[in-house]
This record gives sequence, C-alpha cells and structure tokens, in this order.
Amino acid sequence: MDKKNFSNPVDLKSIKVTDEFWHREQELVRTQVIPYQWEALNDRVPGAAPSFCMHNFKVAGKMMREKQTKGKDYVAPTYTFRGFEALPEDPQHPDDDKFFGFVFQDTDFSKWIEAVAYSLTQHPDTELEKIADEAIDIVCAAQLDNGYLDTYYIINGMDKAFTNLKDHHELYCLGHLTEGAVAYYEATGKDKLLKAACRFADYVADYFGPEEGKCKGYPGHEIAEMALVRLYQVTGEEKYLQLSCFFLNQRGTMPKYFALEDEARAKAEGTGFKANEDPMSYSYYQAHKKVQAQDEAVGHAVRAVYLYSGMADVARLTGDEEMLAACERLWNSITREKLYVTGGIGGTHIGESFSFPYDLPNDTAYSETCAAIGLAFFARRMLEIKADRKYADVMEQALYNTVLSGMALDGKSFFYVNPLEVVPQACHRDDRKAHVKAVRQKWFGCACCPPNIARIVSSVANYAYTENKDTLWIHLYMGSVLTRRIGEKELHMKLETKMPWEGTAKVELYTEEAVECTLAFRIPGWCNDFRIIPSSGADVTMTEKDGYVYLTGLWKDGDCIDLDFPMEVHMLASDTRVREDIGKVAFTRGPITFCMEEADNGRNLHLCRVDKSRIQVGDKWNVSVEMSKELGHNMAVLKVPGLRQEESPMQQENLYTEYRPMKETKTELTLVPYYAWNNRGEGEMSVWIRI
Ligand code: FUB
Ligand code: ZN
Repeated sequence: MDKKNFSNPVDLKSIKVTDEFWHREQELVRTQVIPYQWEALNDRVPGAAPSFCMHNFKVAGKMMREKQTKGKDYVAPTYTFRGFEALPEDPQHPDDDKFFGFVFQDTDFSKWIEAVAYSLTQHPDTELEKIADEAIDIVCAAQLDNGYLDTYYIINGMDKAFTNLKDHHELYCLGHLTEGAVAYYEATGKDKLLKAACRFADYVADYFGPEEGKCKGYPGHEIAEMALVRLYQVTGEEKYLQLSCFFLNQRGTMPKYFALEDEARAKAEGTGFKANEDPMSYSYYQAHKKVQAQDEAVGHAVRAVYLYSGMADVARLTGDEEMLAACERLWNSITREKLYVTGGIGGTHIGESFSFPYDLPNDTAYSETCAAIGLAFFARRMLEIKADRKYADVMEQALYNTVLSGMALDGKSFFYVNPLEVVPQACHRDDRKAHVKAVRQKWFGCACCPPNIARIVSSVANYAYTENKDTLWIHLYMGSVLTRRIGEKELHMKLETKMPWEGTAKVELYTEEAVECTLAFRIPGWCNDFRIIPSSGADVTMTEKDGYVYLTGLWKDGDCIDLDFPMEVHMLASDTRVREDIGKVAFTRGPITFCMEEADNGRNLHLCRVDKSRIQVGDKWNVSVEMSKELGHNMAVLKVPGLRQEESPMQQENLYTEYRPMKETKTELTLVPYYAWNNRGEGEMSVWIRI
C-alpha cells in the first residue's frame, strides 16, 4: 500500500456547500426531513408507521431510575422475542412501559442525530441543537451503569443480551450510536453522547475479543466495524481499532459462531437444534469465508457494503494487504457484475440481497436506498486508500441516482426499494413485486432508509473532497467554499459549477501568502475529453494518474483553474449477460441516469422504443437536452426520437394472433432524471428502453 496517497475526508466545518443542486437537497433535509423525522421518532405523525424510538429510550431510562431506587436486587423482566414487538393499542400514545418496534429501533435516533450533526456544520441552528441536546439526555439516561446501551435488552431483560448476535443487531446499534456520537462531537464539540458511545464500546470491548474467556462473536449486521474505526480516530484509543479488527477477522472462522449461539439458545430454551451445515447460508451475513478470502459480493446488500467499508478502513490503518486485495475483488464483483445503471445494488428482495452475477431484474429489483448509500461509503473509503476515478465514478452514480431517488423532491416521502421499471398495477396485484412501491411512503416501520438519506445528503461534502498533508482531491464537482490549513498558512478555495447539468467548473484560490500544495481533479468517466486550465500566472505542473489531474505548485492569491468536462448524452447497452436489458438502451448524461415516465409518455411504456433510424446523427446521438422546471427545480430533460407500437384492438378476442409487422407511429420520448421520477403521482416508469 502506498501510504503517501492515503487521504481523509475533509472536516465538514471547513466547507460550505453552496452548490445549487446539493444545497437544495441539504435544505430539504434540514427543513423537512430532520424535523419530520424528529416527530416520527416521537410517534407524532398521524397516519405514519410509529417508530417508538424515543418511547423506548424513555422507558429504559425510567427503568434505570427505578433500578437506582430499588437497589441492586432489582430484576429486569424476562421476555420472549417476536422480532417486531407487537403494537400498543394506541400506537400514537404508547403509555405501556414496554419496548415496541424492531430490535434495532434505537438506530432511528442515532441516524437522526448524525444527520443533525452534519446539518449543523452547514447551517448552525441553536433551536435544533437544543432539541438534539435534550434527545441526547434522554438517550444517555437509558444507559446502564456498566455502559451497555440497547433499549431492547435493557427493557426486556439483560439475561439475553448478546445471545443472538446473528439477528438481534445489538452491535449494529452500537455502530450507529457511535457514528452519531462522533459526528455530533465533531460538529458541536459536545461530548456527552461520545462518552456514552465510548462506554458502550468499552463494555463491548471487555465482552468480545481474542483473549481467553471473551466472547468470539461478531455482528450479524455490520456497521460497528467502520464506526469503531471512527471512534478510534477521534479518541486515539487503540482498543477500538483492535475491536474492529477482531470483528472482521472472526467472520468465516470455524466453528461458525452463529451456529454455536443458535445451539446455546436452543439448549437454554429447551428446543431442538439442528446445526446448519450449509456454509453458504452464512453468506447472507458475509460470514461464509474469512473476509480476506471473500471474492464475490453476496448476501444482504446493506450488510455487505457496510462490511466492505469497514474492511477498507481497517486495511488502510493496519496495512492488511490481503484485506485490501479482498476489497478490490469485492469492488470488482459489485461494479462489473452486480450494479444497476442507477448506481443501485441488490438484485433480489429475498434477503434484500445481491443475486448471482448479471442477474439484474428491473421490475423486481430491490436496490435498497441504504445499499446505494453503503456503496458510496465503500467507494469513499477506497478513494481514501487510492485515488482512482473508478471508485469516484460509481460513488457519483449512486449518489445522484439511487440515493436521491429515495427521497421525493419535496423531502416528504421516501422509497426503500428503487426499481428500474414500474407498472403500478403489478405493484398492487403481483405478490412477487409487493416490495416495489408505486409511490413513495411517508415513513416505514423499518425506517432505515430515510434517516440514512438525511445523513449522507447533509455530509455529502465528505464524498466530494479528501485530503492529506500535500494534496486535496476533488472527487465530485460541487459548488463549495473550502478552507485548507497548510502549516501556518490558509488556502481558501471557491468552486463554482452548474453540475450535474453543465460540465464546467471554476476554481478560485485566495490566500494571504503563496501556498505549496497539490490540487487533484477527477476526470469523470462520463466525459470523453476534458480541459483543465490553470490561470496563466499559476506556477504549477500538471500530471495525470488513474483518472485524476494533479496540479502541483505554489498557489497564489487570485490563481484560478477552469475545468471543462463536456457532458454528452450517452446511450448505453448492457453486457450481454444481463438478460433483462438485451435489446434495450439506457440514457445517461454526466452523472445522471434518465428514465421514461407515464406522465410524459403515456401508458404502456413497453410499447415505446427508440427509433434506430433517427437516433444517430454523424457520430452523435440525436438527443436534445432541455432544461425544465416542470418538476419544481431546474433539471435536464432528454428528448429522444422514438416509436410507439399501435395497441391491439380492444375487441380482439385472441390473445395470440398471426405475426404481422407491427404498426408504429413516430413520437418523441421524454426522459427525466431517475432521481426525480414519481413526483407527479402514480404511473409507469422505465429506465431501460427497447431499441
Ligand atoms: O436490518 C437493519 C436494516 O433494515 C437493514 O440495513 C435494512 O436492509 C433493513 O433490513
Ligand atoms: Zn434502508
């Protein structure tokens, strides 16, 4: 590993996102999602699935207080697990002192506080910070004296804590709590939640580990691995990194820990137990092989990319070459065989998982919003190891398409599943597509995706830039103002652009004293040609490596750089092994993938196709790009020459008739950005179009 090129995301407090596109998204999160989510966490949204998240923390806190008054003889109640704890009679006002919701309901708070933290770096808000501090007080009041903090077990009985790592998400709760706590500390300097996360992590580090007598388990749902790395980085406590390494290196060891705990539980409960001999059944949890030996992205897609993100972090920090090689193989497995053209992953709803290579159905796709977010996490971490544009290209594709399609343009409803083809009737009447919703939902019982969108959108600048002592890498072009400290000096950088609609950008530098450093600009994979031109007075050299242009030299006040990445329309075909897309094309321009919608093109989108005879003019695609505000904000819309097949006569009785050349009428197909689909009511949608 070439440590010289390692980098870290820049401190969010040193950047302001001024970008028209992303600022709008961040404002949606700040003004709509975060307040709405707070109401949802407190079960105050009529008609939306209740969360019970804050309720659970309050109940656990109350039990802690009772414990303190009743002394050490206090015995927590015992319980039976039902996966999702039954709803109270009045779900909006649960006055029962019970736990409600999913076992990992605590993470609704953790993701919310993380989004709040990032949002505060961009837009200080004392009122919001006060609410957040009060929420933190409620959460911390629930923590056991020994540091344990998962309300499911605190309320239901600690006797069963850590007895079902496979499915009960305690370590997932630790991971999210840690991510939220680190973010809140970094944004505000307040360490109450960070201390709580450290105490929980300390408890976990005492409980798990390679030492004799310690538990040899590991998370059933990953995230603790990367979260512990963040905790290590912010505290400097080596033991958190070691715990992360331990969790990673335990996966795939024999005997399989999950089988052992299943057996122990069966014994304790007096039920029968049959060891699961099938090693592949562990692939759902990415525990089928040692992580260093894994080469195909398998199993639950969110778990997988969270794991790979943790592996990339640990590989970088410990120099584990085998782990890094596995990350590279897994990256290739995803991006060469299992990635939708929308940057989504997870081809099957069965287990919310990756399917086999090239199995990328469009209408039954799972493509969970969280999985695309996790893919961006993985990509950013690979970029931190080595700036290679292949990572940034996919990160950008995921962010601008599936991540954003997860949220309506008004920030008020969300998709969990992001299909590439929708016929509403199929969603309503075909159970095989029951997971595909024809319209975004206000909230979900399992509300993993909306808060995940909130945290990535409000921290999106962390994906745009990484830096080390010498170099600032610009991975994504996003209007922003950034300050870099280089020794005693400060370099201010202003980047202006109209991306993702125009391919140009301008960088201006301001500094009191000339500063020596490198600015590395990604040449996006979607442009065939590019120009990066420093102003004439700039005393810099230019080199190119792995899809980045490195400008090195002494930057002076007033130096600037003009960037031009021509944004052509691309008409893409898939690898022939993707059976679903044969004979079809998809359109992209810059980072944006487009789709047809019923609102523009009428019903029965399957009757439309691209008109081959008109689609090409010289060596260009005959597609016009128009800017439109019809969907609320300015966005590019594509006009593609098309044909529409005549429909069978209504009175036709035979389902099948003798073939005759079909009658087609010329039409112009209108394509909107995929992230903006389904903002005009229920209707058909298709990314891939016949040609
Ligand atoms: O299990 C926790 C989260 O809920 C997962 O990451 C999502 O896929 C959903 O299953
Ligand atoms: Zn999700």
